[in-house]
Amino acid sequence: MTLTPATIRDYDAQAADRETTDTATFGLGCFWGPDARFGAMDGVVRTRVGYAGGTTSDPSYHALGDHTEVVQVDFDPAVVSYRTLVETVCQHHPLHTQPQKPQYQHLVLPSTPSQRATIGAVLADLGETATSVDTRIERLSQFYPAETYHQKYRLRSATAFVDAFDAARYTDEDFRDSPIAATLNGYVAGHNVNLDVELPPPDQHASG
Ligand code: MHO
Repeated sequence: MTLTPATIRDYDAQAADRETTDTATFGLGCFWGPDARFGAMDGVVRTRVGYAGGTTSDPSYHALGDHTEVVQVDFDPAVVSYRTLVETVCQHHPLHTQPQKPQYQHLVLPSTPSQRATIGAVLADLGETATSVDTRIERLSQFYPAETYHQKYRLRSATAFVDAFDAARYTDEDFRDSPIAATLNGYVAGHNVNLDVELPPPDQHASG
């Protein structure tokens, strides 16, 4: 199977729907990178990037206020647990180094008491607590989606793939919310993905 408009539509139609997924939100520096890393993971169904963690209203990339760049992932808990996602965060980001700029701070934003408890358990396994780490752990209040051009940023430079989404008549919103786009965004960034589609080597596409 190769990447065609039909493949795109079929894959997305078969993906877990929003009723069966849970949502996790993390700030891990420039959001392009974690959008790709999480998008590549099995069980991560949809991703989007945006702003959260601050107090100013309606942030945008050029008027961020005190907000932070974050990635939000919808995951299928039957395939990947919130715990695994939090462990991935802890593996790829130092817990004791915090960028000064709020824009790039490391932030874990639980949205339920159960997520909060899981974060505590992961930190305990590392010999840490919510107060021993510099990573901010704060209840998610509001997530503001980022501008279209930041969504699936790496995939946007892979012209042949983007053309296939255009041929499938995907709107900007469809592209942002597309499960196969989340996976391909990870693939283009060089992550291993589990996708039953023949793809050209990612380095033919990787740029930016
Ligand atoms: N301006 C930096 C980071 C962008 S990120 C969305 C760059 O071009 O790499 O903050």
